[in-house]
This record gives sequence, C-alpha cells and structure tokens, in this order.
Amino acid sequence: CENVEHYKQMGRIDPSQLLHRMLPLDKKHSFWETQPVEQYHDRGKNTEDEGPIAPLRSVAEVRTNPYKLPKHYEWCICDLNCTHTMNEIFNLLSNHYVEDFESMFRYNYSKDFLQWALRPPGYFPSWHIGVRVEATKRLVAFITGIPVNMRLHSMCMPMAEVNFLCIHKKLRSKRLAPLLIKELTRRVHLENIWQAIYTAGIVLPTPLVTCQYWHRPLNSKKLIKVGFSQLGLGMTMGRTIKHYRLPQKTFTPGFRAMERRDISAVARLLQQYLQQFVVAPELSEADVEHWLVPLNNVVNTYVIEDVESHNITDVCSFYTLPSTVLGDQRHTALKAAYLFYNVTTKTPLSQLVNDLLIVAKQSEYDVFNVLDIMQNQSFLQELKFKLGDGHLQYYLYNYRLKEPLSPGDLGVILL
Ligand code: MYA
Repeated sequence: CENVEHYKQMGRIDPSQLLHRMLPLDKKHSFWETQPVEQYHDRGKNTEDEGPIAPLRSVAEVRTNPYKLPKHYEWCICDLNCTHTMNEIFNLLSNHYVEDFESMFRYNYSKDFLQWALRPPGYFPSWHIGVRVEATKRLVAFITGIPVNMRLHSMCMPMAEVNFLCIHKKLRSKRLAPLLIKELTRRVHLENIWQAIYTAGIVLPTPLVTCQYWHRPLNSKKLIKVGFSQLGLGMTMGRTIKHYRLPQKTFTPGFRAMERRDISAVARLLQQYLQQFVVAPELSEADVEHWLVPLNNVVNTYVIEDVESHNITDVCSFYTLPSTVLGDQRHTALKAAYLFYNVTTKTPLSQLVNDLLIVAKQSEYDVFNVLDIMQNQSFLQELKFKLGDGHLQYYLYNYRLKEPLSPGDLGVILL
C-alpha cells in the first residue's frame, strides 16, 4: 500500500518535471551526444518542432561498407534458421545478457522465444548482427532490429525495433556498443527506414518515458527463497501464501485459448483498441497471427467468446521469459509471465488479468510481471501487484515528440 501511495503521488507530478528531475544532466555521453536523439538539455524547452531530428537523407547517401571493427573481430549475419547459430546466440545471451542491479537474476530467453521475437512478418535477416572472433569464429556480441509500423500521435511510420544488444563480459567498456549500434543503423537506413524505438534499463539521452515493473507473486515461497521477494512486515510464510492464493478456475464465461480462426476478430479489436495511445504499433492481420497465436512457452493468448453471439469481445495475453537465478543451487530458473497485449470491450480489465493470473499459476509460473503502460495502472492494487525496483525507459531514435508522455500514453511492448 505504501508503494501504491508513493506511486500515486508521483503520478500527480507533471511527467516532464518528473523525468527532468531524474535525468543525470551532468553526465557526458560521448557517443549519444553525436546521435540524432533528444539531448538532456533540450528536454522541456519546447522550442523544436515535433518530427525527425536529423536532416532527411536518401538511401544513395548511406555508406555501403560496414564500420571497421577492432583488429581480430569480424561482422556476421546470424542466421536464425540455423540450429548451430541459434545455440551460439542462446549461449551468448544466457551468459551475458541483462541482469538486475545486484546480479541475482539474468534473463534467459529460450531459443523458441528468440526465433519468435526476431522473425516477424517482413523481417530483415541482415538486421540480426553478430561479432565474431576472427580466428575462432566465437560469437562475442549481438544486436538486432525488426521492422514495425509505429504510430506516434496520428503519424504512422516504419521503424526498427532494436533489442538484444549484448557484449561478452570480457569485452565490456571497449566502446564496441556504439559500433554495433552504428552498424545496425546503417543497415536500417539501407532499407529506407530512419527511425527506431528501443528500451533500456539505464538512462541515456533521453527517455521518452520512464516506466516501472510491477510484480504479482504466484509462488511466494520460491520467490522469497531465491531472494526475489521478502516477507512483508508482520507476515509469516503461511499468511503470505494465503494472501496471494488464487481460485482454481478462471472467472469469465467464454474464456478460452485463441485459435487461428480468431485472427481477424482479434486483429480488428486490437487495431481499434490501440488507437487510444499516443505511441502504438499498427498491426496487420499477419502481425497479429505472428505475435498472438499461442506458441508453447512463448506466448499465451486468450479470447472471450460471447456465449450467445459467439463474437470475440475481449483479448488478453502474456509472454514467457524465464530468468536464471544466479548462485542458487536449488532453484536455477524463475518462470515469469509478462503481460502482453489486451483488449477489453465487455469484460473489466482487472477481471481479464485476474484470469491470466489463474492460468499462469496453474501452469506453474512463479511471478507475473506488468509494466505500468497502457491501462495497466488501473488494476495493480486490486490484483495485489507490488512495485518493483527496476525502471525501464522507452527511447526513440531520430524523432522528437513535443509534449512529454506518461506511461499510460504507451501502447507498445518491446520484448
Ligand atoms: S537494452 C539491453 C542492453 N543489454 C544489456 O544490458 C546486456 C548486458 N550488457 C551488455 O552487454 C553491455 O553492457 C552493453 C554495453 C552491450 C549494453 N543501449 O561498448 P561500451 C552506451 C544503448 O564501452 P559496454 C537493448 O538491447 C553507453 O551509454 N546504449 O559499453 C536495446 C556508452 O555511450 P555514451 C548503451 O558496457 C539497445 C557506450 O554504450 C547501452 O561494453 C538499444 C559504451 O559502450 C544500452 N543498453 O556495452 C541500442 N548500454 O558514452 C540503441 C550502454 O554515449 C539503438 N550504452 O554514454 C538505437 C537505434 C539504432 C537503429 C536506428 C535506425 C534508424
């Protein structure tokens, strides 16, 4: 409750002021200061127009040869259809990708998940970039982009969604990241695409919005044992387990897993629903088929089918992203569900999400995570989510929005 109160108070502050207060204004960014992104000192000035930051260029002006890597390293395109390459990517990420601040947990994306995340309709294999040691061919760094049609206010534009930037721990702090980013940017430009969207846990010039994760314990005992959660003040383990207990069965009549025959109905609902957000993807039927048709241990989507008319009235979904518990012998994996896209036209959102909690609990997930974007703030307290300590910033590359945004203005989820 304290968390929620604190959060509500934060919500009352003008988001531009809140973000401005959090910016490390005196920090030097020798790379990011050279890039077409909003700089810290521009924030809140409102002197510039909304739109692209860099002057318009043509594909013919884009350099045709890759950036030069340090001696002994070479670029490669990672073929996600190749089992051997998938193993290499999986090994790099599972050992070197994002950890929490105290290095207790590390994301452990499955191979199926990575193939899903990186091969949406129209993907460019050349945007799956690796760096190898020339002599041994060992994969030591990775960055990816996927194409997306993004709407910002009423402007729709093709963009790259950038993700999975990772450098082997032994090669950190050698300024390799800016090279990876510039090489990806070059390849995106070659496709006549000039904007990108990305998220990061760290603060760089300059967040579009800062969001927070909220966590709903499903397996409190395990979460407390591995140090993900602590027992609340005056709580015993027994009382905690009881507090988070969920019903055995979902509540909403007509709740069932999405099937391929639902694609058109789900696409129509989602396209309509996402209109209300300032930043949201424009999803085609092919996109909805790719992103929402259930895939075992990757994405779960449910629809509400009206019992009389058989119309689909609501949609809800989550994706699966386990984390490795570092330095724990008994529990090596934390199975986490992350709330994905939802649409409500008839069922209250809190009831839909509660049904998701129930199915996730039945499938032995340990925790259910949500970001405070879209309309998610509306159910956090009622469904017993707890405020996490990590922040996630959303960024745009080569695009400036005039007005500051709040998490609730975002209708896009990056994996
Ligand atoms: S977010 C996930 C990022 N990955 C991890 O956190 C995994 C664990 N960490 C690592 O592998 C490394 O620490 C990384 C940095 C690779 C993150 N986004 O090489 P360096 C800047 C952007 O010496 P290293 C995700 O995947 C840093 O501020 N920049 O550093 C989205 C500094 O620049 P400056 C970052 O620690 C990625 C410079 O790099 C990030 O060895 C979106 C230092 O380089 C970060 N997360 O490696 C990428 N972390 O001096 C941008 C550090 O200026 C896409 N830095 O402060 C932009 C759009 C591109 C396409 C455009 C198309 C039009």
